[in-house]
Amino acid sequence: MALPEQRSTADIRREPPGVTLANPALPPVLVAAPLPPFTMAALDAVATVHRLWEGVDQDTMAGIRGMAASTLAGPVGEVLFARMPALEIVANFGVGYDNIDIAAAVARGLVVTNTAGVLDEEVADLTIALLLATIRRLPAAERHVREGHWLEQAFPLSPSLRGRRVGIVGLGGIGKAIARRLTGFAVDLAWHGRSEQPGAPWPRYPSVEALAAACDVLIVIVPGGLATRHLIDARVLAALGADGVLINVSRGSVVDEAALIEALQQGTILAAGLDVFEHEPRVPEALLALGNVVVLPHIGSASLVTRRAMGQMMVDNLAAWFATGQALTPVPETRG
Ligand code: NAP
Ligand code: 8YV
Repeated sequence: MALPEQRSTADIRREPPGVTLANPALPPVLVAAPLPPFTMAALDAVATVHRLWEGVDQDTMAGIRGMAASTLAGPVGEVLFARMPALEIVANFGVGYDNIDIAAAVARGLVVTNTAGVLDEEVADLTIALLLATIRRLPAAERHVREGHWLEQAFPLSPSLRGRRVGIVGLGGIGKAIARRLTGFAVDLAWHGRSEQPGAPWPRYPSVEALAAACDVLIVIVPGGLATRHLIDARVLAALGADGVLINVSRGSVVDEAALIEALQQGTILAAGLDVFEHEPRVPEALLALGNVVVLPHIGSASLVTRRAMGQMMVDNLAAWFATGQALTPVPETRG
């Protein structure tokens, strides 16, 4: 039996509708999909919470003033907004908000908030772990011990991070936290982004392809959405080259997954470490069949402490909005 803190969102979804200790005086907020129990409890303290997955009638939807969204639910856009004419704010549980149709939100004059800043260090830690796990083949090495093969032979020598040049695509909050860590790893760094980042001491390349050609590790940490769809395509992978390692912790949509599978199969690149997938949680069999890829289930920010901080920031945004008419961390498109 899971402790209350350890209940997954799937556990919560399976539970029968609970007795909600709702205070009708609090602003009505719709939650799109189950969030961690501590976040649901924090929300209950500031809002009258309505759970979409339990069914919410149209009369109630018409009065909803706030919404808690997340990538754990489906995309949020005009179809849902149209049912909530009183909606004022959409608070996202996550820094990336490509799950929200931002143009539709702007058209309706909604404020959209994210959890910028509170997860940078956690996601950067995970990125470094994934990078080392991929290059030094740690999952395979662990299986080697567990399956008793060490008794028969030593684990094969692995590729190395030594002597590599690492390129970061997207030097934002998380990209910078990754770069800070990598300065302690004695590797050369370079990056690509559309605009200059004041104070960034590493060379900036004018395109992803130019960066890939100059590096043998590419770490991708840009926002998802149409603007970055398949930014990492067959040409970029070819430029990265046969000794190249791709690490994707951004969104599955940013990498052309079919092109990546082909590049890994053909030896166009050496290996890939992936925390995100184009159609997650579905991961193509062809990818899973490969020995030169490390796959994780989108866990960049998934520690108890960081998910708690993300949930609290989401709740604080809703509470601040209802108390003062100002959100704490509105996304750039909806900043007044
Ligand atoms: P951020 O601070 O907004 O930084 C994003 C960076 O990407 C910016 O520096 C931006 O700079 C750059 N960028 C945007 N479009 C680009 C493009 N087309 N080409 C090159 N660079 C581009 O965001 P963040 O907090 O670092 O988060 C980045 C993303 O990571 C999120 O949006 C989310 O999708 C993903 N994420 C994943 C996990 C996980 O669990 N795996 C956790 C958190 C976040 P310019 O605008 O100047 O180009
Ligand atoms: C979360 C993320 O897994 O913040 C993001 O953009 O991808 C992750 O931190 C996700 O948002 C949970 O809903």
